[in-house]
Amino acid sequence: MPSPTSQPTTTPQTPADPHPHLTALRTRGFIHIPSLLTPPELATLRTAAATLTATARAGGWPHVRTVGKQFPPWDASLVPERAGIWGVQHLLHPDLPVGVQERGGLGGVYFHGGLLKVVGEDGGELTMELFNMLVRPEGVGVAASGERAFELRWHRDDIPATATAEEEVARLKGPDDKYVHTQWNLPLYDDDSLIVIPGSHARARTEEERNAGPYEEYITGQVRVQLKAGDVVFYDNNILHRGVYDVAKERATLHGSVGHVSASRERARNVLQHGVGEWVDRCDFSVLKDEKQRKTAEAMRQRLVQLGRENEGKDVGFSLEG
Ligand SMILES: O=C(O)CCC(=O)C(=O)O
Repeated sequence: MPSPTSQPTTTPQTPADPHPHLTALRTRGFIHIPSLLTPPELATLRTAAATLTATARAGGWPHVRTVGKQFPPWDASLVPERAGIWGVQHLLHPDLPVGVQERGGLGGVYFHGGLLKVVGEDGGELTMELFNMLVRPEGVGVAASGERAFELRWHRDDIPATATAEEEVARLKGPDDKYVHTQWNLPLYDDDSLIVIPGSHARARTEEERNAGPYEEYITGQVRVQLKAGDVVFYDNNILHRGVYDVAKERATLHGSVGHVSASRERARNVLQHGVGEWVDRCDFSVLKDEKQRKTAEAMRQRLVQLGRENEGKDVGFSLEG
C-alpha cells in the first residue's frame, strides 16, 4: 500500500496556545514547516554541501556514516575502498574542511532563528547537540550481513526494539511531560526519505508494529514526510521511523538536534555517543557574522561543554546496536 504523505503545518493547532509548535510536536510527534530557507540560501549551501560530501566520499573526512551500518559507531577506515557513505557527521566540528559561515555557512544553519525558535518557544535555555548531514547513499549493495544497505529499519532512536511495552512507556514522553528537545531534517534538495508513524512517540508499539519486519513496507498509519528543499521537519527521535533512500536522487539533508538545558541528563547518551565531547571545546563561532547569533551559539556550546564535563570518564554507551 502506498504511504500517505505529510502536509506542511503552517498554522498553530490552537490559536490560544503560547507554544503551538511544541504542542504539535508533543501530540503528533512531528511537525513539518515549509520554506525555512530561501532559494539564494539554498544555492550557497548546496555548493558547500557538495564539496563536503565529495571530500567525505573520497575518505578525506573521518566522521561519516557508512553504508550497511545504521547506528554509531561507524568505521571510517572502510571508506572509500570498502564502503560508501550515507551521512557526514559533525558539521560544527572545528576541523571541518568546509566549515562555519565564511566557508559556506553550513555550520551557521544550526543557529538559524527559525530552527531555534521551535524548541526554544517556551523560553528554555538551549544546548548545542548534534548537527550532521544525510546524503545519497553510495557504494550501495547488500552488506556482508545480508542487510539491505540503503534502507534503514524501523526504530526509535533511543529505545531498542527489544524493549517491553512497560519499558517503552517508561522511556517515552507522557502527555503532561514538558517537551525539552527535538530533532530536525532540513533538506537542501526535495526529500521524501523519512517515514514516520504519527503519535507513536507517545505510546508503546501496537501488536502490528511489534510484529512488523525490520523493513516492513507498510505499517498502519505510516506517513512519508514529503519535504521540499528548504522545508524543515521537527520530530521526536523516539517516534517510530525509518529512512528509505532512492540512490539515484541527490540528497543533502541537514540533520540536527537541539535540547533544553533541563533535558541534558536524559540527552547525554544521545549526544555524547556521537563523540562531540571530544571537540566541542575547540569550536570557534567568532566567524558567525550576526552578533546575536554568535552569542546564542557560544552560550549553547558552553552548555554542551558542561554536559561533557558532567559525563567525563563515564561510558555513556550507545542507544542502539547495528
Ligand atoms: O534518513 C533519515 O531521514 C532518517 C535518519 C534516521 O532515522 C536516523 O538517523 O536515525
